[in-house]
Amino acid sequence: MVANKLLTLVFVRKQFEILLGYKKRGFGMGKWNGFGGKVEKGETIVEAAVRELEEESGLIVSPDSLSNAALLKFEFVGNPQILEVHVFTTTEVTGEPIETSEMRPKWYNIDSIPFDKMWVDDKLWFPLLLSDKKFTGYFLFEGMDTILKQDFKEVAEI
Ligand code: 6U4
Ligand code: NA
Ligand code: NA
Repeated sequence: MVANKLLTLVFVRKQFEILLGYKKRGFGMGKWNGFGGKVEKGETIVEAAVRELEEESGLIVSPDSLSNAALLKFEFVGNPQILEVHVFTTTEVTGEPIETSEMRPKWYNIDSIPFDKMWVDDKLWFPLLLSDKKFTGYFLFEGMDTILKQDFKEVAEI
């Protein structure tokens, strides 16, 4: 048994825009995504989400202002460890996004999201995210760009 690897992912919303960051290094380098990272020992998932958002975008969010949006599980062929990504949305942040060593932030209109430069699963579930639906999902990847199996659905509660 290998424990799941816990990760966070935060999307900051305005009415017609969403904040994405261009990942400059590490896992998912070269893709646009929300802000997030690994949950560290001794912190809760929400604490990690708050910390990673600030580290990567400079934005401050109160834990109470994060809404549970999704729980996504990613498996990679040849790797027994499942990535468990806890996805949050928020509309209430303090500050303005700044470029950091990990991410270059940019507001996108919700009608012009750069899906061809994002993780391939994102275009599948973004419609749910953008309409404030909650959902769970499982994706089996082969390499970084191919989904072999997928299963996701709207749920009442995460
Ligand atoms: P370090 O090693 O500390 O610089 P850290 O920021 O802790 O990294 P990182 O950047 O490796 O963690 O976290 C990966 C990020 O990518 C998390 O926010 C989750 C997200 N992610 C991983 N797979 C994804 C996928 N298939 N679709 C997606 N986001 C994914 O939209
Ligand atoms: Na990260
Ligand atoms: Na980290």
